[in-house]
Amino acid sequence: MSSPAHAIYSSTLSLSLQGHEFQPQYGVQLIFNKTAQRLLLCVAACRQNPSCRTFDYDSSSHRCRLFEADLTNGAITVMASQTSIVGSVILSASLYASMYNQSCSACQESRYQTCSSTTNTCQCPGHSYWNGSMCPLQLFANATCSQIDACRSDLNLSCIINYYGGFAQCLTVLTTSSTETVYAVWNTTAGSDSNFASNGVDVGKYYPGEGPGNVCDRNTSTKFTSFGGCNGSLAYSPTCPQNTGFYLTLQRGASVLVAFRFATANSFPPRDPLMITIEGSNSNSTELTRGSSWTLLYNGSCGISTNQTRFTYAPIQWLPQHSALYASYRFLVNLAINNGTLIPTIQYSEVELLGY
Ligand SMILES: [Ca+2]
Repeated sequence: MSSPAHAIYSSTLSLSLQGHEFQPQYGVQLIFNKTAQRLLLCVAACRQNPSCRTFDYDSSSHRCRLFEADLTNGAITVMASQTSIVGSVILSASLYASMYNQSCSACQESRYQTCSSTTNTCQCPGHSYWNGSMCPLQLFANATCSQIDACRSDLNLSCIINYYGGFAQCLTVLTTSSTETVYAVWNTTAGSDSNFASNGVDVGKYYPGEGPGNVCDRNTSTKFTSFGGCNGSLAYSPTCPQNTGFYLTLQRGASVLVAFRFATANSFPPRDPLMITIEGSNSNSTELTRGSSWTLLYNGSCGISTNQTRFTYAPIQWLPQHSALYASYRFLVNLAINNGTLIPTIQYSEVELLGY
């Protein structure tokens, strides 16, 4: 077992009874897996590694494992063998109170806080956050969260706010910037086959330069503009651009869509979408054109309000149920916000898919 160069950090440990091992929730939380001749050497390895919150040691195999996990995202499990034992670093608010936000001399050689090079003050170490009294571990996808920085930011997770204005769940944006291929459709309703829209100014077209690739490019100054059944400049109607939308297959693979938000584009608010459907599918690319390949997941408001400010995101909308994994999602707008006024197109700048 190698010996870290830095000093041994002070900590208090709690040991389980013999016959237990630690089971982290995520494999990435295993940060060290080597052999140690004695339990005390495994204990020392944990003390010397500030990321270690839990370890287990098997005196038969001499396996020493360190985990960046605690009982909030892992479990002590009973083993048939009596040779394994689990140790946990005991944490309490008093360990943190004297150093948080103090100058770095307060946390020198402390395992509980690190010196921030930007503020030169003691802050929570990586993968943890300040909750007002301690530095608990940041949470993984789909965990319930209670403040903005409570989720693993290195995994692009954010604590998303729910309907009621409270923080709710660690989620990520499911699309990967601009690498997804987004297909534009028109004259399409939930459950029906997709009719592909193409570039142009006429029935079944999307405005040149304002195609479906603009929907998930994370840029509210680029938009998707659909004519649907309208023929461009000749005749506006209250309804002709309805039943337009898009579908895409996630580059990251099948994922659970939990919530979404639309963003407005530049031009007239009556052209904003109002009511939408969202469907999910795991069919392959050729089958995706069939309406029967899609499962309806959402039928309701897109979240945009009347005369919403241009280029801004609407409040996040949550799907009523969200547990199924789908590789592809289809969004269709079946009502614009126009309220009877004549419009030539439906337009929006972004649709952000949030999930895990
Ligand atoms: Ca855009």
